[in-house]
Amino acid sequence: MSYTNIVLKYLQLNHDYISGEELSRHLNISRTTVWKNINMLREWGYEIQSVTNKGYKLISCPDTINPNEVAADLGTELIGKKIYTYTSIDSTNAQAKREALQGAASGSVFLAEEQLSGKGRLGRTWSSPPSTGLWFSILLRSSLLPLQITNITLLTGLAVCRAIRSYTGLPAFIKWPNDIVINSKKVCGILTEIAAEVDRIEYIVVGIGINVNNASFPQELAVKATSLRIQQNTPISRVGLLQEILRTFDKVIIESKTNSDALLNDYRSLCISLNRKVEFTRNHQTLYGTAVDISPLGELVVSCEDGTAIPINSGEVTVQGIYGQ
Ligand code: BT5
Repeated sequence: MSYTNIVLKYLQLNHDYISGEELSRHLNISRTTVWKNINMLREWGYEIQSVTNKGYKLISCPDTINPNEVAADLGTELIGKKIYTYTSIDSTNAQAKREALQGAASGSVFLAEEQLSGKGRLGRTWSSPPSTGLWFSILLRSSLLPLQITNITLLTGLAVCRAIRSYTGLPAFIKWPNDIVINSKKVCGILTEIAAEVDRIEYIVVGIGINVNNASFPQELAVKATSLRIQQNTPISRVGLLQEILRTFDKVIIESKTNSDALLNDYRSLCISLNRKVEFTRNHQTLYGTAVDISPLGELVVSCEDGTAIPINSGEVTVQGIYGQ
């Protein structure tokens, strides 16, 4: 990570003013280097207040994401070699699929400041107002078998959860299979789409929506949605967080080829659905039980009231105690 990003991260973790001297001591760099990097951040569009005898405070982050800033010192192997950005688009998943048909490379990232028809699962909509969140999709071309598609969603959830935790320090958890929640409210949703032939995956598009700097939500979402800014009480750099996610996702994808057991164990430890009462439907019947495990195939294993253990691989599961349910 460059000094500029290190200074930025430190400013974000501090809700109050921090002196140049403290920054220099803590980051082990000279006062001049601190000052130069604060100026660099200002050039990039970060508003940083400086008050005599108090120090620096991050006031706001830039309104637009600069793809060159994202690509700078990214250091990934598979993800983010090409970053496409759009001011406004229907859906980044739809755009990734269009570009996939035109031959876009595996690992390409499609990011929009605003989505006009952001998609959730099962035809639902995803609210994506301008310049507040990270609304992006990653294209993966792969020889994975269709069975492993659930695992891609799980791996993405794990990567995003880890990245939010390391970048902001917030207690993010995964609600199986694809939501990231903080203090029981949804901060991120993931939509995985796949184009496959009978025996071969053509490509996978992983769509990630994260509420980053939203100050508030429309009334219908306010009970269940939250943003990192609301939780952290300070603006968060979307570029910095995006880089952290791309790096973590890159590592997780590589690790999944050799060490999937360790990743599954980490997923279990971050999965807030486990050991909770859940409700789900099967064959048009509502069933109740306790979520007890995540199987190696990525299924949620539910121990039902009659003692049977049922693996669930898709569909709707209501978890008690999350989103006020
Ligand atoms: C999801 O669906 O959570 C998947 C969302 C994926 C969005 C990304 S953004 C980039 C890419 N391009 C797209 O077009 N989509 C992907 P689901 O589990 O079905 O949740 C949808 C439900 O979450 C909605 O019915 C609302 O109740 C709620 N919701 C909508 N917008 C939200 C937001 N910004 N924050 C929190 N909850 C929201």
